[in-house]
Amino acid sequence: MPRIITVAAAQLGPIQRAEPRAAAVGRMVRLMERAHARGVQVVVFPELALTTFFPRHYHADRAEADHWFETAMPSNETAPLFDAARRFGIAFHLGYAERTPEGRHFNTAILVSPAGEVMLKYRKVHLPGHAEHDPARQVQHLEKRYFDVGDLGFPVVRAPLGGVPVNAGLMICNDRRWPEAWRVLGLQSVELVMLGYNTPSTNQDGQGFEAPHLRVFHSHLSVQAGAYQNATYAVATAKAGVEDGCELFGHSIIVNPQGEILAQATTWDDELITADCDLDRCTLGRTTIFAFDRHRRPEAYGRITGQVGAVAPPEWIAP
Ligand code: CDV
Repeated sequence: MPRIITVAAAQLGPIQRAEPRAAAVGRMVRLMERAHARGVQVVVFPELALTTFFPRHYHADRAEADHWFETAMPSNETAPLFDAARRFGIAFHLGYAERTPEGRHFNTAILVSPAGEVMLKYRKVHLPGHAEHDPARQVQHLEKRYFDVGDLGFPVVRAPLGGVPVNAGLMICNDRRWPEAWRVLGLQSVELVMLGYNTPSTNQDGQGFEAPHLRVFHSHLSVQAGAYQNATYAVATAKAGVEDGCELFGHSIIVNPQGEILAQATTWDDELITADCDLDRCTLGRTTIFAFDRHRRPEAYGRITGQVGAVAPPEWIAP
């Protein structure tokens, strides 16, 4: 039986600091309605989809940031999303800030079934930015201040999506730039990677020039390479537009296992892009050029898990 599902990236335009969760959820429900009209079975929303990208705002007292976090999922404010999933028979991916009962804080994503069950949860591993206020930056990026490093690895689950079993995996934003994250998912036979992102159009570090078009290029390059090298579909969904005065570049994409872009967002607004994914198209790559069981050489990869920073190579000395 063919395994073909229709997936959507539900890009969100900006969510300003004062915008309540209920308004963001209302926008997401409207995207779900549009997804239903287009026969979509899985909708992927962005990273931290319920609020503005709050790590750009500094709170001297970390506890003051707690109001950005969810302590229950669903909550009163997010319940309409779960209701819409039930009503339309659509699974969805949601990124949000999670505060656990023990008081830990994570940048989290979940995959929710049409019945409202959480089928898969991931907590962001690669946290970019810094932990202290940086006066040299115009815009802060305080993920290292507000979030703990994810403790769930890079998980994959075989779950029914659109009535067929699919090996689904999750990562979040900056993870897409790390081949290690993709490969850990690939080693679990992932067929559909879902990820959300909030990426500014300019590099705020100010340590050299990275043209805005290269920011989009690097994002697409990472997702396309990750999908190709691990023979998987990927849905990468952005928050886009000018949020709290900071421009996010959008350009959400859906990519096939050949690394080709099947659909791409063209606005900085709430926008739904869709693609049909024949999951059996993952087989070619994983049985030929990326047949991991035949071609991988882990004995040569020790440095990947054995060290963090790069070391200097030995110097060549003329004989
Ligand atoms: N939210 C993110 O993880 N953003 C990073 C930015 C800071 C570069 C990203 O990799 O897109």
